[in-house]
Amino acid sequence: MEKIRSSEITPEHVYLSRRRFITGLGAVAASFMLLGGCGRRGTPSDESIAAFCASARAGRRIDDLGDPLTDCQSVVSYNNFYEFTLEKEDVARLSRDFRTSPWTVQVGGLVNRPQTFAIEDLPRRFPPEERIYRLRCVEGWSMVIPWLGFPLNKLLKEVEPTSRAKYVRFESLYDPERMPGQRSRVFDWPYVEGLRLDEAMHDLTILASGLYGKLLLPQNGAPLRLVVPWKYGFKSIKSIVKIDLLEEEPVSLWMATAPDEYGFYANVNPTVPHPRWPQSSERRIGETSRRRTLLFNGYDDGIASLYQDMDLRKSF
Ligand SMILES: Nc1nc2c(c(=O)[nH]1)N[C@H]1C(S)=C(S)[C@@H](COP(=O)(O)O)O[C@H]1N2
Ligand SMILES: [Mo]
Repeated sequence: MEKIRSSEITPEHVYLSRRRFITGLGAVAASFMLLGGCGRRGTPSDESIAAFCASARAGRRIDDLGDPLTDCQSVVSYNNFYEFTLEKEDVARLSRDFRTSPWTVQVGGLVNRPQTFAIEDLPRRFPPEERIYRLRCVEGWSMVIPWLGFPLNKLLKEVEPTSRAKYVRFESLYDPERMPGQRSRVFDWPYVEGLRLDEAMHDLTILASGLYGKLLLPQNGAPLRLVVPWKYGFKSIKSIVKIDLLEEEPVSLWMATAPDEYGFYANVNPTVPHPRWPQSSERRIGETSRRRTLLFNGYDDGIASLYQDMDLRKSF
């Protein structure tokens, strides 16, 4: 496996939050940081990862632009999942025993038919298909991942949004017992994200339950996570328990944490720098030289028309 050194990665969006994370710590959280931050850094591979990647498979080896898939080891051992830790290379270990069953996803708000879905019923009702997508993290790195998932619009049609529904709000699990990072009060848990209804209904927007032909491991957002490939990775919220249709734009965890840095839209856009670093290029994990970042992460399919009447510099 290619070793990814943190020094190769542009200082992350965690910088500010990491400082807050550390300065605002209580004793419990401090010991968690010591355990989580110092143990076995850089050697995330364990049996579950080895077993997972040994049987990894994908229908194609390249994405729609002809670029190769990111190797399985990197996809399952280099993760952002702050509910566990801010250390990407420790997420896999700290989430290894995370229980994802029983699990339900409650869908409600401005809908005619609110429903609570048991996770085991989803594959039958919404058969997963493979989608090979680029994932571009706002921090400046990217991967190409073969997801298994289904279009979110299929699930939304089942619950029948009312005419007042304009936005979708997603919520991750809140359970500090099982997610040690949530014992820090730096972030206003749970992790929340949102989409405009037309973005949510777009066929590229999926709910993923697997990758590389297998069920998701906890570090990638098991048992169900969102994937919106034309937006920065933080929009692709993991371990979803609740989906609500709303009239007003929801406030995401990142908007609440740093509103000047993370807007609601978060469309990948090389011409709009993050306040603390440029977004014109990225490091594809597994490659040495940087690549140019593409508008909407290289996705067309009518994505631009979603934002026809908007100034993407103001609505970032
Ligand atoms: N609940 C939750 N979802 C999350 C995050 C998180 O910390 N918590 N991190 C986001 C970020 S910043 C990225 S880049 C992607 C990473 O997904 P991956 O680890 O599966 O590659 O998950 C996103 N979804
Ligand atoms: Mo990210």
